[in-house]
Amino acid sequence: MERTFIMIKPDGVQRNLAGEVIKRFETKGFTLVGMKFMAVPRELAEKHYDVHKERPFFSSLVDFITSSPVVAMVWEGEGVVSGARTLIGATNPLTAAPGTIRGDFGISIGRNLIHGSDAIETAKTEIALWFGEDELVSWQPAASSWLYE
Ligand code: DAT
Ligand code: MG
Repeated sequence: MERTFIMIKPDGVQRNLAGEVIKRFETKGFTLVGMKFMAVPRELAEKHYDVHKERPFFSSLVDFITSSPVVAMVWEGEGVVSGARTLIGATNPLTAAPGTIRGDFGISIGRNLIHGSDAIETAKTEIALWFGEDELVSWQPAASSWLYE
């Protein structure tokens, strides 16, 4: 079953939106397989955003992610990588569609509340970066047969 890495960023935690975000993933039908509340070491933030290291916003992005705790999660489900990106919305919250997490709760691109892996391969890399195998729980939700045909 497909898995993706999701992180509620410092602004989402500080604005008390963690429960709201988790609720959206739960009610969609995705399955939580790992979660931890944590301060992000600078080295981890730099590795996570390595693809953006040449961009002008890189150091402020790393400053932001390490500024206050985050909720790191792994969610599972059919098509969860792109499905999560749909729930999250466009990178710029100002233009993200209403009904998406960023569209409903944000304004500024540098305070866009949540991260979601952008592809299946990226998800594998990010999950391995943020979680040990022993921190992930494989389980069978009782509602599966009511969510999947
Ligand atoms: P996404 O988080 O939607 O995958 P991304 O991978 O292009 O977006 O960028 C990673 C994060 O970097 C993004 O969530 C917010 C920040 N960011 C992206 N573009 C930016 C910009 N032009 N100015 C400031 N921050 C930016
Ligand atoms: Mg990205």
